[in-house]
Order: sequence, then C-alpha cells, then structure tokens
Amino acid sequence: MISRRAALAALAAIPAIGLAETLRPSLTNDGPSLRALAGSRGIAFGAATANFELRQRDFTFALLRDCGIIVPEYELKRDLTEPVQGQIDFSATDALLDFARRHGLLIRGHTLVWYASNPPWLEPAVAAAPDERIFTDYVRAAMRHYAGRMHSWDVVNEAIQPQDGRADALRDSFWLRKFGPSYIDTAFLAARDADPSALLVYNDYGLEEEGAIHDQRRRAVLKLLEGMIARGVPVGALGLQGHLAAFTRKVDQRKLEAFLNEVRATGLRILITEHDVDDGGGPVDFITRDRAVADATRRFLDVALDNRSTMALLTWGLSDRFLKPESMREQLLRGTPRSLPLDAALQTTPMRAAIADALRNARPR
Ligand code: 9MR
Repeated sequence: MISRRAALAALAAIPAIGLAETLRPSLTNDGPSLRALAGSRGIAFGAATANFELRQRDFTFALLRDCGIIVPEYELKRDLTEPVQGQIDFSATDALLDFARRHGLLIRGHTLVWYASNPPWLEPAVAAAPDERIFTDYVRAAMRHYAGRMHSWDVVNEAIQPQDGRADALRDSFWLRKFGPSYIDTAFLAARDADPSALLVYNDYGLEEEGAIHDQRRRAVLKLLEGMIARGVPVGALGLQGHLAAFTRKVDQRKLEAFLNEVRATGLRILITEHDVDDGGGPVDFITRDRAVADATRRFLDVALDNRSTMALLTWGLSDRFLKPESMREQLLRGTPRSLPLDAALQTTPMRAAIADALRNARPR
C-alpha cells in the first residue's frame, strides 16, 4: 500500500495547472467567441443571467468568453425590487452592473411595466390609485438610478394579447383596466424624462411563429409602435423575445421577414432579447433534440439577423445548467432541458454552432 507521505509527494509532483485551466470549459474547435463574431458584424451578443449563477466560477468563465452584454433574468422585476410598497431596492441589479463594469460588458434593463412578476400589493394599489404615479414614479426611480449606465431598457413588456378579444389586441391587464391604453405612452414618456439618452424598448413574444393568432400579434405590435411614433412617444426599439419551440411550434420565415422589414421602415431598431428553444414534446434521445433546437434557431436567426436594424442578440440564459424540467417525469425521462448555447456541463451545443453560423452570415451594420 502506498503511504500517505508518498501519495502527497506524488501529488506535489504533478505540474501545477492554472486555476483558469481547470475551470475552462472545453473550447476545442469551437472557433471564435460569439461575442467576437457578433462584434465583427456590429451586433452585441449576450445572455440573461443572475447573481447566483455568477457565483459559479466555471460558468462565469464561459459567460465572459461568449457574452458582451447581460440582462437580469428576474432580479430587476418589481416583485423583487419593491416587495414592500415604497421600499425600493436595486441592490441585486447593482451587483450585476458592477460585474458588467468590471468585465467590460454592457447591461440591459428588464423590465419596468409588466402584468406579471409584481408584488402582491401592487394590483390592489393600482386599482385604488388616484393617478399614474403608481407606475411613473417607479419608472423614474429605476431610470434615474441607472441613468447613462444601461444599454437599453424594456420599458413595457408584453402588452399585446389578441386572445383577450379587444379590437386593438391590447392585453386586458390591471394596468389597462385602470388607465386605458395610454398607460404605455405614459410609461415611455416618464422613462425619457428620467434618462433622456436611454434606448427605450417595447418587448414582446410570439412575433415569429406561424398561425393566425401570431398574424394578429404582428399586426397589433406594428400598429402599437406606429401609433406611438405618430404621437411622438420616445420608443426606440422593438424587443423580439424569440422564445421558440423545437417540436411543437414553427417559425414562419416569410411573415417574420415581412414584419421585421415593416419595423425597420418605421426607423426603430430591433433587439432579439430572450432567445431560447423549448425542446419539449420531442424524443428522449438528445442528439435528435439538439438538432431540432439548432434548426429552429437557424430558421429564426437567418431572418432576424438578416435585417440590418437588428443590433443585439441575447439568449435567455447561457447554459442549460440552471433550467428546471417541467416535471419529475420529464426529469426522469429526458434529464435537463436542452435549450441554450451551452449544456449543463458548459459544453457547446449545436444551437451555439447555429448562432455562430448566423452571426457569420450576418451583414455588418
Ligand atoms: O425566466 C424568467 C423566470 O425565471 C421568472 O420566474 C419569470 C417570472 O418573472 O420570468 C421569466 O422570464 C420571462 C421574461 O421576464 C419575459 N418574457 C418571458 C420570459 C420567460 O418566461
């Protein structure tokens, strides 16, 4: 048996490997980083993240390799920033901003006025509010706190929902019920007041799919944006979330292209803000799933990055490591979902290769 002393001596004889080496995810044959590829085309590439993810050093290493921009996945939503009315706390996003500053990354703000992820006190407070200050004060507080430091802001999120049955397809949210359609303009005007140089974004989903409801979504979003521009409301960009599904839904390339051309014609910029691909409904075998996920990304980005108004691409998370399966049965059958550029072990996926190809094919802007 080898003595403890001999074992320690043998260990000591192993050449020291730098910390960075041991933490480095496998990079063999993956080519340039997505950040560099995107940058060479005048596009910012990045991902949503959270403070707890950045405490895992191997993940942080991978993020710093591929990302030039980050966005808080949930730490800048009102349920977390103002759990008690009047006590606003931006410290979680401050920490992300500090991380971004130290590493030379850009950071986006997500999101100010949304129907979801609000503290329980907000909805009754809105119903009882004498005026719009219940959201304009919040918008101003956030925008002033980060004035000059955010790449862009999702001011209003997901205000369209054709299923709610209104002629203008606006979502029947508690904001709309209290203040009427003008709450959207009011939020953008308050945002510009607080930080006149910020790029203000209207962010929504379901704009790339095939099907009648998605035709309605595209029409309604376009009408909303055109109306805002005509009224002098300072919207600067459309945020195209880009949540796709590999097996259950399909990108309509022709309609997406026509829609984005119309958005470009208004003079607005386009940001792909939350791209990921749901691999639900597919087979258990992950090679087939990975291929379908990458195909969906390719079909989407071939069109979305071809539009020269598209200036950023963010995925909704960088690694599958932090995704939760929908149920225990899913977990047992299929393991972790495979939806993002890096898998749970931080190995690159075919989706990352599809993103790299799409960036390579994009014309410089
Ligand atoms: O990914 C986000 C999840 O962690 C949060 O629990 C959830 C509610 O705040 O929001 C998710 O992100 C959503 C985003 O903010 C807006 N578009 C849809 C996203 C995915 O559901």
